[in-house]
Amino acid sequence: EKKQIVNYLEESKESLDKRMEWWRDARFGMFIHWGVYSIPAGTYKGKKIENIGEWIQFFGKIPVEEYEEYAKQFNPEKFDADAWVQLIKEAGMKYLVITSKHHDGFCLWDSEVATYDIMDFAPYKKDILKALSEACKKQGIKFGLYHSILDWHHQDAHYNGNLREKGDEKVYAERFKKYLKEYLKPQLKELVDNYDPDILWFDGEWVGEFTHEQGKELYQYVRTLKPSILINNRVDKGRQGYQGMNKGDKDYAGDFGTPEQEILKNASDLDWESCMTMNDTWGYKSYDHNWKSAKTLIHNLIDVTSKGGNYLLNVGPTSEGIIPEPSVERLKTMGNWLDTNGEAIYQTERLKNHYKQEDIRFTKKKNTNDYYAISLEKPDASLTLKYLKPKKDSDIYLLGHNKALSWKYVDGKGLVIQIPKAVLNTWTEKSYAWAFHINGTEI
Ligand code: H79
Repeated sequence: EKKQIVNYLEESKESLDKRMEWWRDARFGMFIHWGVYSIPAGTYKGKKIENIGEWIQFFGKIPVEEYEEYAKQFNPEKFDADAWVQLIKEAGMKYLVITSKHHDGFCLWDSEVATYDIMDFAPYKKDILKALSEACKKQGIKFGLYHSILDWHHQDAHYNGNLREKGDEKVYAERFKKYLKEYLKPQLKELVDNYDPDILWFDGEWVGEFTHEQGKELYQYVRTLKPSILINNRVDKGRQGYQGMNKGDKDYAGDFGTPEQEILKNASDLDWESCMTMNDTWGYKSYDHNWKSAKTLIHNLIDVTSKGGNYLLNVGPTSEGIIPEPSVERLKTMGNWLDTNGEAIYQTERLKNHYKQEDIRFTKKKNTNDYYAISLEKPDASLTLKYLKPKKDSDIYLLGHNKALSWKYVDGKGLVIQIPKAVLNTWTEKSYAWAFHINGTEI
């Protein structure tokens, strides 16, 4: 019997909505950049190498054979998959995306087509992806894989930047084709078959050898392996730099846009996810202490949500397998805020007309008339909202407080909510943001 061939590049809105549902509801996930670069941790030959830590091979101009010596030492004995996933849950995150392979080419699982992996090359000899995928299944966290299309280690994936010798572009293109067919695609099949990922998060698609045609083909290939999987837009060539959304000139493959280290300027109807670091590196750097405050991180999550996006927040574990304490502390603070205010974040959608008013961000519980006005700063005793009109005689609550607040609606001015002094006085530096629940309509 012939297998039916489905063109996954032409999908109905209904099918896409169904496939994206869990991800849209989730809003908040953890990115994990972990690999061999956590050993040099930003320092090469006694010199601090500038820029992001997982790029040390490139920016430090480290020869491949020398970088391999780090791989031979990769032995994260303190790695505890269950504890990491426990932390994800405590942070209020709903999914995880971890680097199965970053640009350096080192693989965190036992790849059949590679020897440059955790089993064959490193002393650790335990399958990191297996442990994490199982911990995620067990604890109800969705599991995603970041897989780099460019590869500084593979002889045929020949964009090696300043590590590469100049040569014939046509020869490189042919070799890259071979790499896609004989290495990258078999790896993706291994990953989907063995770890059942919910997301494939590609990167490094910007190398010259990789084409739009190959991107579409790769998307089709991965969806054929697992039709329900979600794939970011870096599977193809549409991304417009760090802003992350696709150009409008072609039908680019990919399910969501990927702003990097920034948040979209405005709300969007398209699916998107901002990936961001807590300090200034993705992969661990021992001397990067430039941590964003918990307040900034919480405000980012709220801002992203109000604009209809997801927030993929990064941690860079050490070579021992420890998530740095400043990250843990911030994640727990975020989880704590979400325990009270998650109602205004999860399963919400953006408002049709306005995502904000000054220091206030709006969200709406999907398929309901429940709106949330989230104040990023301490409000005044009287809070005026221009764009929400409550249902007659309905109650307005501040999440975490169980007393209804008095309000009136003034035509031409808006909704005026009174916040009693006793309530206002409970605002502290560690409130971070207050969410008001309003049942009504949007203006
Ligand atoms: O995985 C993280 C980063 O390692 C990866 N994406 C996130 C999620 C990434 N960051 N930046 N880039 C990929 C592209 C970097 C491009 C540049 Fe360059 C590096 C610009 C300047 C240095 C190489 C050399 C490309 C242009 C010149």
